[in-house]
Amino acid sequence: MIFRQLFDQQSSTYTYLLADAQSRDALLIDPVFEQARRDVALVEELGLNLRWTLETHVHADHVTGAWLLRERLGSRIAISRASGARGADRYLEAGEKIEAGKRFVEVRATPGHTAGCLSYVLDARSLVFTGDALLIRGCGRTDFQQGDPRTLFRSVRAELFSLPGACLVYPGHDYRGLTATSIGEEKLHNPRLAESIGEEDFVGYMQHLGLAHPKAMEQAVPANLECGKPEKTTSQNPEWAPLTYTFAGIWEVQPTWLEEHLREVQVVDVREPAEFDGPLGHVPGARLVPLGLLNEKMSSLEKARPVVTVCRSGARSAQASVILGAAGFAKVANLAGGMLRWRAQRFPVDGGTE
Ligand SMILES: N[C@@H](CCC(=O)N[C@@H](CS)C(=O)NCC(=O)O)C(=O)O
Ligand SMILES: [Fe+2]
Repeated sequence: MIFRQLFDQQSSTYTYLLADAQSRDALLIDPVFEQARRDVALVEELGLNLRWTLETHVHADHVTGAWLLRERLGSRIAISRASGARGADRYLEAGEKIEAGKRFVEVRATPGHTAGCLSYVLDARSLVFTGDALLIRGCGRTDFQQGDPRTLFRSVRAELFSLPGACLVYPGHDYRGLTATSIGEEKLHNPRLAESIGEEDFVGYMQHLGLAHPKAMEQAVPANLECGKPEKTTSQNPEWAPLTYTFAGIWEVQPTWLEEHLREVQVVDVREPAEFDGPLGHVPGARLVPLGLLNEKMSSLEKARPVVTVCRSGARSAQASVILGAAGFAKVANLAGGMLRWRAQRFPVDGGTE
């Protein structure tokens, strides 16, 4: 099985990618709107077919990426029937199975943080994705979206603490940087829900959390009730070239495109002078600006014209593209594969040896 835990720093949200290594069919639990581009890149780089995005609940602190991913990858959207959301492809109830190749997750209803919260248990009961029903040494708040501490207490005890003690728990958030826990560990050490704690103690605890509402709540809840459909559908991809976005966060352009558009862009070669004039040669018309001098010399580049950065293999130039992007160059891309790929594909070179 392929399993990745992804993190959104802005909202401290975890997104989980699960895939059957043989069929390459994949599920993505709780994607985040702003991370859709990252998630598409990962799914494509790993050669996966994203079948479903699964929501654990209608989130109050971030907008889901489900709608964007359906547009870009053709995945379908699943969320609980009790969530009240519109626009999904499947409305889940307890006991259903969602399949990805030979693997599946089983749906458990774990309301209490919201009325429609679900947890997803992996086939062999080795992992459970609890959303905000059970967090690491904590749990989701119960003071909005039909939250109810008694309901949450009973959900956790009946639906989650009945799983094997060794079952790993992957939560919807962690605000301290912790990544996972286990059922056994939470039964012993959860300060709100450990087995030694009674329902009345829990209710008292939850009624006095005194938390401010999530900053994004007013925007997030209505958007999530529409499965993350944006108000305006604008293309998020740059339009000056057919760029691809890598999981590492780099915009790349292929050599074929560059060769056909050499006159329209500024090609910036960030290698050292000896390499620029060395055996690999350089792209015709390229300007030499070694990476170490980029900050000093970038004012000589035009911001309005696209910049393509180049180096030997594409690594240093990827860094250069990030530096230029951060300095306000809106149209920047890295030449995928650098001079090595450019030469391997027999594009014209100035200087260099055969
Ligand atoms: N400061 C955060 C608050 C996030 C928040 O309230 N998160 C909910 C989950 S949607 C929660 O239950 N938090 C539990 C806790 O903070 O103990 C924000 O503004 O987004
Ligand atoms: Fe939540």
